[in-house]
Amino acid sequence: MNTKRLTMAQAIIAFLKNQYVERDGTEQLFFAGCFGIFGHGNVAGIGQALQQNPGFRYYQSRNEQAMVHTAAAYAKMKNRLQTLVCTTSIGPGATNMITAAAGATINRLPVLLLPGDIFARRNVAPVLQQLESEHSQDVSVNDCFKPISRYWDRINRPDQIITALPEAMRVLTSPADTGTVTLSLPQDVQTEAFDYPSNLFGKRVWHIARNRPDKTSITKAAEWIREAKQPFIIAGGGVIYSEATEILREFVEQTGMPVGETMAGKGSLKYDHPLCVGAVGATGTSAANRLAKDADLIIGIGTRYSDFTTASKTAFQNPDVRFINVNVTEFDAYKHNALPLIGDAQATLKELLTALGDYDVDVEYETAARALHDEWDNEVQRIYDIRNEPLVSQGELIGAVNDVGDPDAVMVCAAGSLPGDLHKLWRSRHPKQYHLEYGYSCMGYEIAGGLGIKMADPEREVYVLVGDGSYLMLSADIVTSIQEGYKLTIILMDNNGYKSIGALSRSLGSQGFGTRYVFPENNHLPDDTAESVKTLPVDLAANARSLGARVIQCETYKDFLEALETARGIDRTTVIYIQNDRYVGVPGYESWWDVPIAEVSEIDSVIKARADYEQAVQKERYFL
Ligand SMILES: Cc1ncc(C[n+]2csc(CCOP(=O)(O)OP(=O)(O)O)c2C)c(N)n1
Ligand SMILES: [Mg+2]
Repeated sequence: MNTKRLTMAQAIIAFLKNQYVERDGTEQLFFAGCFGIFGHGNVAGIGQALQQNPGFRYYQSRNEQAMVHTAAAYAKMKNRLQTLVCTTSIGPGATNMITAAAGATINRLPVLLLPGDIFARRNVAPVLQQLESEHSQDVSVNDCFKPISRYWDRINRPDQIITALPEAMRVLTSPADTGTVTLSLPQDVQTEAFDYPSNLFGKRVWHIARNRPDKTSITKAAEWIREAKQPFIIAGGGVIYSEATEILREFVEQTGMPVGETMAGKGSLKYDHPLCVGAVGATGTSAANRLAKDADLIIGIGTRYSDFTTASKTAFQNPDVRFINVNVTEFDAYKHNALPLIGDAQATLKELLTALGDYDVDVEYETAARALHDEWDNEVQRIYDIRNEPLVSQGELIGAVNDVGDPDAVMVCAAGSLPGDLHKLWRSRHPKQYHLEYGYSCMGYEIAGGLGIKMADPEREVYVLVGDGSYLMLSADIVTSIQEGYKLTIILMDNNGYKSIGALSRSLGSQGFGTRYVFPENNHLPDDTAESVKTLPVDLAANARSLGARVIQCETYKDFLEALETARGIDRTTVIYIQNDRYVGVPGYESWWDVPIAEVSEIDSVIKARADYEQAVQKERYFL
């Protein structure tokens, strides 16, 4: 057997740089490089291996959480056909990745994490940053990655990677199983040499299959559809990852069925398609929510039915509603007692369309859906056209970015009041335009994720929409975007705190307590009932400037439009800073979200809100 003597770390990099994927005959490298922050737990292991493999590009990050967001966003932009590796030291460097690693798994996005780990040799324990246990020497902080990883392994001997790496690849490239893969690499073992079989380092191409569903189930699904009077499609992220948007359009045009979209599925149809009724669920449109409410058949395609999509199980009120779920993942396909079509969205829709023959929904139903689409479009325009003073409203700012921004651009967001507003108001012009991380809705994804998007598709403008809270939490990778020459246009919407949670708190009877960025008064943080507040002397525009970004400060809607134009001509990361109103919000449209309220309280508004809650919760359904 031919062998090559390498350290474990060198062997991992030698393996990773030769992994390819192929779908529909198109082949590409799976790993576009490696992000990392070096510490003693990886600098001489994976760090040294990267040093001697300059072809496998190493990128610095400023925060381990951020770099995993960047990798996940990159993978999302690439429809999961390519991703980035993330290396860290041991201890805090490693655990800093956990938040974003959970986000990647929840969003079903492949990321490969290579955290350093404590010495396998043990004789020098406890090493710096080691969590000790009295009960076992086989425990480290990296065990915290287990529940959030789709595959987790600790490499205690250099030869273990020979079997671990193919497993890691199988999971990363599986449309059904993908998510975070963690290979925990003890610091000493990273540097140990072994005579690896040379074949381990040959080119390997992983075929991404388009699995087809069971034939009998397709026949049955076609029967269910023919029996339905008001079928309604819910398009999830799976439609986009599978590149099924074209076949979905054909499906809709042939059958006349309307389509609502989840956060991950928005953009499955172009916003102006007459049968696209936009966002569905808690942050849904009046059009989609009315159709969902009365539908007797829901066809969920590539959706995991989060509580936002189902409006906490209140969205579907037809007593006879049934579900057909098209999903690569058996787990999701079975949700809501559905008829499961376990398969790739594109392949399954093709087969289902063939099985349906010349089926078409009732003409009245289709006409009603088209009218709802038009009605909703007018509502979006109404909100875009509001000019709020003295501070602008978020709705008009979203409208401005949508109207004036580059139509081929990508818009990215994750947490705060923006996602709900965007889900309703954003007009998606292409399937990759609406990039929302809403599986984990993780504050801090925005800028780091924007970087991953820009790296994945440098030709497109990337608009990062971020609140002041998320910005304060994680904006340091502005530095990386400048270092690597990936321009982002960051729109920083400052409303002095947590507008979203403030509004939620008020709606739950709690007056926005703890959600404003203000000085305490009488040893208490003022809420929204305070007549006057002292705001904090924070200058986020100056902060962005200090990180190297170009900053355009705006006060009015007109300034904002000009700033968007100016930003397009700048080749460096640009922050457009604007303050907006904490209290002017986009309304909800005939929907609900379950956030439980205290059953007993000394505060009248809470008691009242609880009474309303008890009414609303009655609408929650089981689908049995
Ligand atoms: C990491 C993380 N911590 C906490 C939350 C809960 N949370 C959701 S939105 C929000 C406030 C976001 O503030 P900001 O970015 O200013 O947006 P705004 O609500 O003002 O629109 C918080 C704390 C979260 N989603 N993610
Ligand atoms: Mg805010």
